[in-house]
Amino acid sequence: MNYEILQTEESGGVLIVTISRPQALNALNSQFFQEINHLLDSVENNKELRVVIITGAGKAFVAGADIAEMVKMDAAQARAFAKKGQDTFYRFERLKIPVIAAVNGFALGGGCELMLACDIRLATSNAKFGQPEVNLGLTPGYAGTQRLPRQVGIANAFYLLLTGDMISADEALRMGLVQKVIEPENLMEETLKIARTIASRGPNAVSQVKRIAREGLRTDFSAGCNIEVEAFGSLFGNEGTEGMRAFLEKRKPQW
Ligand code: CO8
Repeated sequence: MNYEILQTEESGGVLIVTISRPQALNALNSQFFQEINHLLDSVENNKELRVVIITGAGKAFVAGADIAEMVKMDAAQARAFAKKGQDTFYRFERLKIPVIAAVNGFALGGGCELMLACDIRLATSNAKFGQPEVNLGLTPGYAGTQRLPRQVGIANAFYLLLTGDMISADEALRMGLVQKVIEPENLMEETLKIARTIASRGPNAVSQVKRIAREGLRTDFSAGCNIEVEAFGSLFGNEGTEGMRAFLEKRKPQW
């Protein structure tokens, strides 16, 4: 498939995906969902990859779902478009490798929801965040009403969801919506540093941590602890044993 919107670059097990439709501030349209699902298929089948970074071209990360496309929809089409987005973003959570959002500018509506489905979120100091759907007389449709309260607490979530106002990167950091604020010129370098650190760790351990924590959020505490015990044991006799031996023998582990 030839991508019109997505640009990809891979090195050292890190895949950088750039959403590039800057004339519409990278607004998410049907073409985007076709391309990203195709790309996710290939990421799932690529055993060399360790981390995915997702970012935007120009002054926006993603300024939301494409309003020009949505305005023509009837209720059934809108529900189908929302479901497609939800299913797609859920695939990021289910990927075996971590996904880092490198938020380079506006992350609004569907863009904020895309970021919420990523595992780590870094932002430039000039990035802006918000769920402006109510300004348009809409609700979020890509699980923003579900992920936002789980990630920043119900009061912070309501502030964003009910006012539709944009907040700065520093406010997003304070809320825990992003983990780090970086000067724009250093965003990719800093993001790659974090991605390469993760890529250097035990790949099965990294993958299991993501799975256990995500599954744990969907279940109760003791069931989550049981999933952890199971995964912990599965690393013995292979990657975990090698990691511990390498530590004791003062050498680098051979994953
Ligand atoms: N959709 C389509 N086009 C967009 C969008 C968008 N979300 N955002 C910006 N654009 C376009 C503008 O229309 C403009 O196009 P043109 O040059 O042809 O007029 C171009 O991008 C540049 O934008 P601006 O001139 O507005 O740039 P500014 O720097 O002046 O403003 C803003 C930047 C503040 C980001 C402004 O563009 C804005 O407010 N954008 C809309 C943000 C928004 O409301 N996003 C939420 C959309 S709704 C949503 O995401 C719901 C998700 C769930 C969907 C469920 C499916 C049914």
